[in-house]
Amino acid sequence: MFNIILFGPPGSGKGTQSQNLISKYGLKHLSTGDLLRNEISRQTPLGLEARHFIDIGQLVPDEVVIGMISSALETNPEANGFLFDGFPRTEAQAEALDKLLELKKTSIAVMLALDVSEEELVKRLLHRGQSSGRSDDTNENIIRSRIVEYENKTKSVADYYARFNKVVHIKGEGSVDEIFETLCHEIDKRKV
Ligand code: B4P
Repeated sequence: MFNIILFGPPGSGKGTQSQNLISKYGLKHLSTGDLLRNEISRQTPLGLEARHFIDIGQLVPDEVVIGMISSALETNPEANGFLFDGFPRTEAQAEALDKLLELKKTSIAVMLALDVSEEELVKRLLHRGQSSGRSDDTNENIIRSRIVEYENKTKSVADYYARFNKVVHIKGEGSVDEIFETLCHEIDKRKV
């Protein structure tokens, strides 16, 4: 099993690159953002709770997202590996993920961290907000709050994996194809 974390601030290209990576490597895509939006659109109790946090640019509580990932891992026993997109976003989530993977006798092979400047992030997200219908992409103040959440709670998750020598930083500015090529190069170096 080969498991990857695609990491980076909101708007860094995680969702965009995930689509290309899962088709090339046959991995199961687990995006907590997509899972939460699915709960919101079905108006489940979990979705109603998550919506409140997403709409103000805050992270959803750890126990909610850890529970979602745990059941997603259980419902995909046949997967060759997972691509985690937007998860883990806190150290508590990272520790929980390690434990869940250990139960499956596997672990994270690499964290690929996309580096993008704040001004570029805001520009991309406002642009996506014109067509995505995502309420968290339309207001610049909310976008900036998401970036502050990232700086305060998420950025240090890379230090957690750096302790195990598993982090690779990648320039997330440039064309989608160029960035994809760099990501593949790093994966291929590690994949047997
Ligand atoms: P996510 O769905 O993960 O959303 P995101 O980080 O904003 O987007 P992503 O990074 O995937 O977007 P992409 O760059 O691909 O999270 C949404 C919310 O859910 C969070 O704010 C939080 O509240 C909650 N949440 C999710 N996971 C959670 C967790 N684990 N714990 C707690 N809360 C959680 O795309 C952005 C735009 O850039 C697109 O328009 C794209 O076309 C464009 N783009 C991409 N690459 C580009 C490039 N190279 N050049 C130019 N534009 C590019």
